[in-house]
Amino acid sequence: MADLKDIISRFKTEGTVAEVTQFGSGLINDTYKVRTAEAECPDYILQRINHNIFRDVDMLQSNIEAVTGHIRKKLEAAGEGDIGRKVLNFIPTDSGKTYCRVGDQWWRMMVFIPNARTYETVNPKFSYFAGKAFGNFQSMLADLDKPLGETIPDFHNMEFRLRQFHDALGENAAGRAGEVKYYIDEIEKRAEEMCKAERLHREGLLPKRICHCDTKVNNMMFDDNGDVLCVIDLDTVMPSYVFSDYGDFLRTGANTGAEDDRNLDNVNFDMEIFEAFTKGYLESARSFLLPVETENLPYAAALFPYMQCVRFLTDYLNGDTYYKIRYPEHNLVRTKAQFKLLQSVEGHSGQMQKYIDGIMRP
Ligand code: GN1
Ligand code: MG
Repeated sequence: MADLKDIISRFKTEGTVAEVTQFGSGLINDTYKVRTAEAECPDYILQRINHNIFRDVDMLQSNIEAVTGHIRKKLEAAGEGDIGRKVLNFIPTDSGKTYCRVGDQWWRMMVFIPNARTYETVNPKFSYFAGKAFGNFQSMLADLDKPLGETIPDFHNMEFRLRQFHDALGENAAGRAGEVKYYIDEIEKRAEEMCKAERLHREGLLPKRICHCDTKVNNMMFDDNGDVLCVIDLDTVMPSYVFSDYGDFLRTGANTGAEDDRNLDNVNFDMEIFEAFTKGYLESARSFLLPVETENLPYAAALFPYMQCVRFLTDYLNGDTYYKIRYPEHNLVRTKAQFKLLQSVEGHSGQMQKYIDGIMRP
């Protein structure tokens, strides 16, 4: 591990480093909190970018700079106060870049947002605010004129994820394919239906917009009142279908259990959270959404547990090369929990459709 203090010294931070501690629960990057000794200096977040996954760090940071710069301008124009807590603020290095390379590792720093926290679970009131926040995020970025790159090509392309799954099955690198036959069959049964978004896009009916693409509930900062301050973890901000942000929030926020719950009885789709989030999301996004987008929101709610189930099982078949795991069968446990969630979502599809129709009716 590189010397963290040496890395921090390359960025134009204020104050002296008092303490560096591990921070957060992300599955991809390594994150640290840097506490400074002086009360008047901010604390910071230091992050090692997972370069195996984000191959083009230049593109990654240039996307993030474009997005945060655009949002900052909008907030200023709207006369918002407390902007330092409403959009991430990256610290430049001496050469003016927002990242630096040390050996074969890539690092960046941002100001730590004080008096704010993330949650692994949310109540309906917080979900409503979260829905509004993600709808707002998409709508603020709707007029960003700088084209963004795909930091992970085909990130939420279901056809691509299924190809990776089939490759993993064919290779059977970890010799695990035999034990997961039930899940393989369940995935195959739904494959065609789940690739609907790609078909609609090819037919020219479904646009790509700038989305966050990792709207896990813990990627949002709330203040003490439950108001959303800002959306964090911007690595995957890129053009995608609005389904990405809508579906991935519900996958985490409306799950009554954990993403990797061993007890499947804990895992169900919470309709109260669904309703609150959908109400908030449609309030801030309905002005730009097309009918094909709103009509397919229940599909989006199913697509993301399905996609995550496919991605976790693919990683299990490959011998756990992508996600951080805490024990050998962790990716299988995650697969099972996501599949249980999918079944619960499927059981609610009629009810979801009715609720959305009710809101959209003039
Ligand atoms: C990863 O970085 P983190 O933990 O917020 C993953 C998401 C998955 C999620 C599953 C770049 O997100 O796509 O949905 O884990 N991010 C990447 O928990 O693959
Ligand atoms: Mg995260």
